[in-house]
Amino acid sequence: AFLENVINHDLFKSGECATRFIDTTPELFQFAKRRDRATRLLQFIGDVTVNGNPEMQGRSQPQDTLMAPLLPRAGMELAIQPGTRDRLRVLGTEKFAQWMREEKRVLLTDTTMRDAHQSLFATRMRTADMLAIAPYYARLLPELFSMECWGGATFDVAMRFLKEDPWERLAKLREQVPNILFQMLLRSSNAVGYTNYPDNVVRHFVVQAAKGGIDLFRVFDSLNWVHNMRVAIDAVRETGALCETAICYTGDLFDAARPKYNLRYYVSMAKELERAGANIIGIKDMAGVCRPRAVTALVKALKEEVGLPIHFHTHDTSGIAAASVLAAIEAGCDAVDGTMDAMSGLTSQPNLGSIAAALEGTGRDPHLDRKALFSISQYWEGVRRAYAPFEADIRSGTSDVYRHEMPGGQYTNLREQARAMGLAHRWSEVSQAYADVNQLFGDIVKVTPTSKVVGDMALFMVAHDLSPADVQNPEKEVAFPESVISLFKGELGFPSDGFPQDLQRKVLKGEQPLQDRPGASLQPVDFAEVKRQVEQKVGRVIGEQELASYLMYPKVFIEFAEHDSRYGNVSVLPTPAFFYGLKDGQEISVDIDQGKTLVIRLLGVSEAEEGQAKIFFELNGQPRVMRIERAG
Ligand code: 3PY
Ligand code: ZN
Repeated sequence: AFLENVINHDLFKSGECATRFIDTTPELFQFAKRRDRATRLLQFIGDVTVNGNPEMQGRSQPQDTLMAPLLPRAGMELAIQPGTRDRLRVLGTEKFAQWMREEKRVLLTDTTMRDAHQSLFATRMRTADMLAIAPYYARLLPELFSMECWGGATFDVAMRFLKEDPWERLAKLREQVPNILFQMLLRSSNAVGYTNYPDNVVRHFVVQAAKGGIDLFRVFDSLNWVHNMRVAIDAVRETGALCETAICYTGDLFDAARPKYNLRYYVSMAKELERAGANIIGIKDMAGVCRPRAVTALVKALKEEVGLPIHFHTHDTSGIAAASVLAAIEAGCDAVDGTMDAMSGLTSQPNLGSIAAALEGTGRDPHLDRKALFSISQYWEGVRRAYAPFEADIRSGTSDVYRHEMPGGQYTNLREQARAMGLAHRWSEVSQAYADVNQLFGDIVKVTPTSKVVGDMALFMVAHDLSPADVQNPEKEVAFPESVISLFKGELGFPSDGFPQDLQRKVLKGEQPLQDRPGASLQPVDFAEVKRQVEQKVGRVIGEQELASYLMYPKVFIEFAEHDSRYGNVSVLPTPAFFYGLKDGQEISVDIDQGKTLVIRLLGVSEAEEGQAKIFFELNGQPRVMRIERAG
């Protein structure tokens, strides 16, 4: 191949070949690099085919051969029309927010690429599945308000389980969708992690995300503590991106027995957020407990008392969340979240296509092309099949959500955690314990990461047969989980009325809680020094985005970097090949770069000596044999 490259090179053919020709013509060596990438991918496919993807442990593979998801038949021939992103560029954030308020149509956000799969199949959706449909969004749905496609749990799951770079996902999506706002979920000082980070780390992350293509940051705090949101809000404002600050909705506005979360509570929080610099106020109903009557009152009050557009987000765990969405719209809500038909319902968002249909011909008609919505949804239906092993075994909405108040994004995860601990048959006890823990902790907002702490404690109580009275009893020794100790220390901040003091004393065993927000006492990170250390660990230069990944998740990033150097970029593989490997005779084509496609066929696997398997591939028509170590 090398000689072929030399002979065919224009310079060589032109007769100007000097002795330094090889040194000065590095592209001659590109075949080696290409082969190397192909070999590494074959190695990965071989490992998964022989040993299984570690991610599939304890899960069963879909029985049927998975067909490639069906892309819309029309759309790519269309020119890309200007959308909300172009409008933001022209208007700037303040005028854009004003435009939102003046707009008659309701504005719709599609959460398919973030919250929907986070809530339905443990955030496992891969970049390849998003990228294939992205150009259709740009062409068929330029009227969408935004695409929520990044942040929340997608960041760490991408690296940890999917072995993908979340920044590359963002960049590639951005290339395909230049016209619609990209929205991310940011957990304030917890950024996209589960713990408070130093202020300069939060700022650095926000700058990278804005540079990477995020136009709208939905910022929330897991205890609704505005004081702990300011660093993130200021950072977002400085980038020129839209800052949507969310109030997390919990409890029931009309429950006289829980007066803490009443209209006054939310309105005063929204006013504080407005003063803090928000462009949009989000109502983040992460569990899906905001009933139609409550959202009507809330939206009306917020519209009257706050001069910002309102954006409503909910989950369909109850099975009737669309009623709340329609009530919110009726009450004058400016924007709402939904997700494509095939990704809607259950713990995910309500159905965007059906919401659009319900509003057709009304004054708030979102004017989305319903045929386009349907053709995109059909694609997602095909995509979803490949992730069946990650779905929870729930078939209907459940009114039980009003009792336990678990966020949609946590419900399936906690069930999975319970299963892993051998508590699957005690799920109803776990969900009751979850509600009990909430009361023990002082009726707090439960959303990442506080929801995880409540979940940890609920599992702990069920596993150890502890009652709420046991937990409170000062005479009874309880070895509280680390996350609970951290919560009571104030390492995630504090609820507006503090934690119950008796329990706090018991949990902290004499240790003093923090006096201010955690970021106030966390030392700033020396970026240059950390960068140097990471580069030493991974043996190459890293960029600012990779530094941000490391700062969020040091161990996960290093493991991901190791995986990447061993196997190359596995995000380009089709999803069934990634999770399930290949079957004998199966052929896939993989675009490793623009215009560079590998056609890979598995011919068969045979036993080899010393715990190895021999695997026979055809790569672009050429036979390739590899040896794969058998695991365990
Ligand atoms: C997240 O923080 O990931 C959430 O989805 C919270 O609702
Ligand atoms: Zn959500």
